[in-house]
Amino acid sequence: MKISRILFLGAILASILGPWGCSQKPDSLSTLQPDAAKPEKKYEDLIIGYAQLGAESEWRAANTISIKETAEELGVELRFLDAQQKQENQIEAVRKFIIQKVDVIGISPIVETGWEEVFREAKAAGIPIIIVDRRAAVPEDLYVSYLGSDFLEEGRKAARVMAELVAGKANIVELVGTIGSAPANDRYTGFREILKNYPEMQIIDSQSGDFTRARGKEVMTAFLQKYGNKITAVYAHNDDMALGAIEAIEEYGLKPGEDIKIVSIDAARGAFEAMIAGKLNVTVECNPLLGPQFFELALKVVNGQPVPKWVPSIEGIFFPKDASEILPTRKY
Ligand code: GZL
Repeated sequence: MKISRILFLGAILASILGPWGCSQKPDSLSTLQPDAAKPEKKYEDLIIGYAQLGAESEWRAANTISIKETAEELGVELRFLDAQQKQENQIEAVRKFIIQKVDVIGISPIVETGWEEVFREAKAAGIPIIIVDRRAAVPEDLYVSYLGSDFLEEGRKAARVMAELVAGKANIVELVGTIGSAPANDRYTGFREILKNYPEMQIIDSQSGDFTRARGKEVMTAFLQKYGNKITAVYAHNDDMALGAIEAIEEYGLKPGEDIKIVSIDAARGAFEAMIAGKLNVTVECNPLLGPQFFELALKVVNGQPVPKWVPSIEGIFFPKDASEILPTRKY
């Protein structure tokens, strides 16, 4: 089945289910019943299980560092498992944390679907789940809070800046993130929402590069072999795939950032370096430094304090003209 159909079905499912499998509002609060008899826990009392999805990108590496370094700083006992991009490994990790009776489980679900059973097991065991980064399409009673970005808005931002960059006229190839993941589904949808207003901006092909540089290069090479210089723009769902596309474009003999405009998402270090080199035109920020907010939420949850059902990340958009000045200030 064509990628675009899978993504389209995923986006339809996500839109029917709503952002988190229900009509979600950032300001709705969830509260575990506080136990007045128990003394309030401190960070050093916490045992946290974290099921990370993998190490596929600069973004993920920065996200993992943020979780681990923050746990260290706060004195939290962190049990961290890397699922190496396999959902079955993440599910197994959650089950391990349930057996270990950790205080809270944090998870960045690699894809949106397939979580209800194991989340129900955690709920039955009385262990709250905080979803971090990527969303899961589950009923909202199965997790206490979601900490992460508005991926739909990231896709809309990418389309708006691209429209300006190409003066409303482009043949676009799209490098899609991991199939079925919330960022891929929503960045796909958000971009198209805005593109509807620009009839002369056409997506001539769309293929998953799985958020990795190597796959991004492979897919872009195939696009260039198929369409050549008919391609005037690239929309990459993350910087790693954009950097792979830049390599492919140069090997093909064209100038990335000039002959082919490139808009990407994450705002990782590599993107700033590419913008300084004139090879990338825009990067839309997606903040991976979620460690402090995650542990703050976990402590509140354990102490029965109300937490928002969604804690959105704060993010900007970055352009080449500012890249040299900003790069030294970037933590990832
Ligand atoms: C987005 C995150 C995505 C990044 C990619 O929050 O899940 O996964 O955009 C990463 O770089 O692989």
